[in-house]
Amino acid sequence: MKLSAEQIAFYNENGYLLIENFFSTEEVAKLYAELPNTIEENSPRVVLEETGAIRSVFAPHFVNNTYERLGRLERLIVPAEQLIGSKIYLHQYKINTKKALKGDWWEWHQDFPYWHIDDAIMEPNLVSVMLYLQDTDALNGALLVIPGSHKLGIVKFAEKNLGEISKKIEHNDFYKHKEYLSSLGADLKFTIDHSLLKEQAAKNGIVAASGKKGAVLFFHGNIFHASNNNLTPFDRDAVLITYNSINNIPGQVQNPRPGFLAGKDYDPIEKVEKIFL
Ligand code: 6CS
Ligand code: FE
Repeated sequence: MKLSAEQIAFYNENGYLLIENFFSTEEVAKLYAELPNTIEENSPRVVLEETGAIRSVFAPHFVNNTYERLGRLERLIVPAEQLIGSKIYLHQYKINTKKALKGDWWEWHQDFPYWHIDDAIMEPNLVSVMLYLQDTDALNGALLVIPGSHKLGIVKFAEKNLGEISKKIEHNDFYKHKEYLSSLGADLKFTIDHSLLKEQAAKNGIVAASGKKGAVLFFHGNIFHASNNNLTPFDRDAVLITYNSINNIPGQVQNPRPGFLAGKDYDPIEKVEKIFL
């Protein structure tokens, strides 16, 4: 489904675009029913919270046909290509499960610094698409965004003691591939300088991207965003797919991240019309 000129203008100005009823409740129910089939015990693809709950399931398309087709769905690819302005490939795919009473926060951060520094992607010409598998609001951990903050490029990071972060990770055997956890866990290495955050929030406000199940949120790689932990008894499962321009593929990087974190297939996506055959 093509975005209108107004929708594209809203995205370019604000750095995000929320569209309700993008998927039907039947489609969402079928996707949700497939979720358990994307999880493998002790897989590096599955990141756990310190509470032991699942935080993220990366690369569900590696193991599940339904999610593989969702990642190539024309209804998502067409708008993503409009926002990026070229043919696209899939850079990252995950299901962020923010479980009832256990789902932890995501601190205020930008995504692009991780893809620029960890994956050597040069330009912020990536769009993330977030599909809500449950009704999502500020109470159960909706994404919080600061409109317009995507225009600032990569901003100053908050002061963090990276040694402290890695020590904390070492003591928690809740994830095998510890070396990636400072990019994936609840204690991120690249977060936003607090005085800059305050300035932007005071200027443009903070929007909670609330939406019913089936809603889709498109958001820019540089937008300031965060989400609270989930203190409600209602899960907040969401599918996140990040698409990158085929003209912006990663350069050389010292320790390339594995394919489940940084996609290695740079061919233009071959779209499919339907998720379910
Ligand atoms: O490292 C990454 O690729 C991931 N990290 C964060 C904080 N957000 C983007 C991405 O999922
Ligand atoms: Fe993020």
